[in-house]
Amino acid sequence: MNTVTTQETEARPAEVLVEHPSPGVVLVRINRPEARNALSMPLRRRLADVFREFEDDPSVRAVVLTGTQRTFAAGADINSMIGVSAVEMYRRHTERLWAAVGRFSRPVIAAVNGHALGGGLELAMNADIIIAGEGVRLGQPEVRLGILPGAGGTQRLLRAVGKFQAMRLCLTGVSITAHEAYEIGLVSQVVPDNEVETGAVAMAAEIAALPAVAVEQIKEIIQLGADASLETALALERKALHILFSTKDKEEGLRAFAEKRAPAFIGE
Ligand code: CO8
Repeated sequence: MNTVTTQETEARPAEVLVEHPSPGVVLVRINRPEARNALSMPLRRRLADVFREFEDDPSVRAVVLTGTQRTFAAGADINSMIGVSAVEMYRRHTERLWAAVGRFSRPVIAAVNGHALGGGLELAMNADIIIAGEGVRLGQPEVRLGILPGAGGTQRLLRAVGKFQAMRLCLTGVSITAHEAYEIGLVSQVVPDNEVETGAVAMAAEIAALPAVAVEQIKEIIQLGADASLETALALERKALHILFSTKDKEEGLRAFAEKRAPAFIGE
């Protein structure tokens, strides 16, 4: 039985804000600054619902996932795990909530300020691109609480930065700077703190204007290919390329280049 109290079952709407900063781009803001954007169960459910709604809306071409100025997210809500049994944790099925973000079909850019710790870093790693402010601290401190990065952290870190950095971060719980994270391949870009959000929106807008089917296919094959053999992944890549040869945007893109004019993509 799920033991989440009635009070905890619904996130206040203001804890997950949706903004529309540019055509085709939605910005999702985690807004629980008083708890450093700790990811309570209601907040995570709301976040998953928002992404599921976007999945049904073709006008959403790219998503920026961000927090507040001081924090992206300080992890799972520690209070929601105190006194909780293994069966209760199992029955929360939080993997379904993360999947709504991780398997979203269009690009997700995490715009990270302040802290991305524990479940906060795990959430950021569900994005496709991570833009971090210079002052950011990232880490998997769960071991210091007697638990472990159980929302994908051990495995996503391993795949992102390799065994030896993943082991160091998970086994010591140390948090690292944005520049260190960049050096080990954990973030895509480091920018001044006050340019994180604008930079992420600009990149999302750029992607949103590109041929939609090509963008989705690229995301899908990079995601699937990471866990497939090279031969299988290369075959997937070829199949995806062949699919693009039936799109109008492919013809437009190639012809526009040949005719030395700007392409007018229609997303088909
Ligand atoms: N959960 C609950 N409350 C939190 C959390 C959190 N993760 N982080 C901060 N808060 C609360 C504090 O308790 C405090 O509340 P109050 O004002 O009522 O005392 C408030 O937020 C402000 O916190 P601080 O005073 O500590 O703020 P600072 O700016 O000084 O420090 C830090 C910010 C560095 C982010 C600090 O708050 C911190 O270290 N937080 C905890 C980080 C952490 O350990 N994260 C890992 C959590 S466990 C986890 O993510 C498990 C994921 C895997 C399991 C998933 C299963 C689904």
